[in-house]
Amino acid sequence: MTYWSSRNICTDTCGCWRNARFYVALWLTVTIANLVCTIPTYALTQDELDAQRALWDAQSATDYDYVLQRECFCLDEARRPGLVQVRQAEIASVVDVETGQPLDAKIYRTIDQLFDELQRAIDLPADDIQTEFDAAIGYPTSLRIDFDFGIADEELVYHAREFRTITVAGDYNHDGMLDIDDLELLTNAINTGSPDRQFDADQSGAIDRLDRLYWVRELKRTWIGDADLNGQFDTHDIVTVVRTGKYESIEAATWTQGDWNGDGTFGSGDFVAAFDDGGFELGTRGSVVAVPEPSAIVLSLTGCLLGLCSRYWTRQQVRRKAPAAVLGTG
Ligand SMILES: [Ca+2]
Ligand SMILES: [Ca+2]
Ligand SMILES: [Ca+2]
Ligand SMILES: [Ca+2]
Repeated sequence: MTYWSSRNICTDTCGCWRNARFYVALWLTVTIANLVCTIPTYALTQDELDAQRALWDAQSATDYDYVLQRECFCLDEARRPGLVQVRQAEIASVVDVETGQPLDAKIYRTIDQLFDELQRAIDLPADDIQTEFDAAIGYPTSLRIDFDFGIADEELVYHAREFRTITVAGDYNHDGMLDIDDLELLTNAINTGSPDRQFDADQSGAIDRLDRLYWVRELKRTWIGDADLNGQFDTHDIVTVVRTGKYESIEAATWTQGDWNGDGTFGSGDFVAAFDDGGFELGTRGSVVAVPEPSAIVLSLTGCLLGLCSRYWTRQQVRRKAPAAVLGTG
């Protein structure tokens, strides 16, 4: 007979030995179980993560949309499928896929941040990391990180889908804007005979000056002559290019220096190109309903240009005479 006294002292030798074996076996079982639970069981290795991240990085995707949904024991708002709009590698907005309502962006991640979570899990190390990746793009379509088997409901689980890149036509440096840098890249591509098809802005099959014209008029939606690319062609643009002093010179000129027809210099052909486009003092291209007769624009622009040149010439004359006047010899 085996029994325990009120002070937990075994008073039967054989029974005590059997109990001792039982508790030793129990202790071993618990210990082994604990050991099993604390040994990380990676389904994802560092090499695998590196390979997938390299594939993702090769996409150079900074502007994209995708749907991300978190799985957790948490409020419903935190588990909504969100259309994550990433611009310049930052979350620009998150909206509910089903309702279109804005969601809390702090709950969501960019794809780079999902990779960061996986790297953090490996570094810790987490007890388990389960992942699936898109075979073509390399982004994680599913990740399940159990940081500690001994803690419930602390797992990090995301499901991602419907990735698509956002490309802005004509944004050759991929900064999300159409600006002078893009136009100069296009100009350089034309001048160097680049085979890069992205510069075939008008999809004609050739990369030439017509692509430059297309970029300005159809992609940037502004006028030939809009030297500062602020959307309007006005006297400020003309003053800007005249001040460069490159008119009719052999010096190379950029768009902002008056080379509007793309021949590399600033000359009368650039004003002809601007006259032909017909946007002088008309506001933005999108706001124009009816374009005035070209002759009126030519007259207006020519008058403006002559006026500017006249004032410029007058100022130069005054400056030349000023020293003589001061000396009393004029
Ligand atoms: Ca750009
Ligand atoms: Ca073309
Ligand atoms: Ca302008
Ligand atoms: Ca030119």
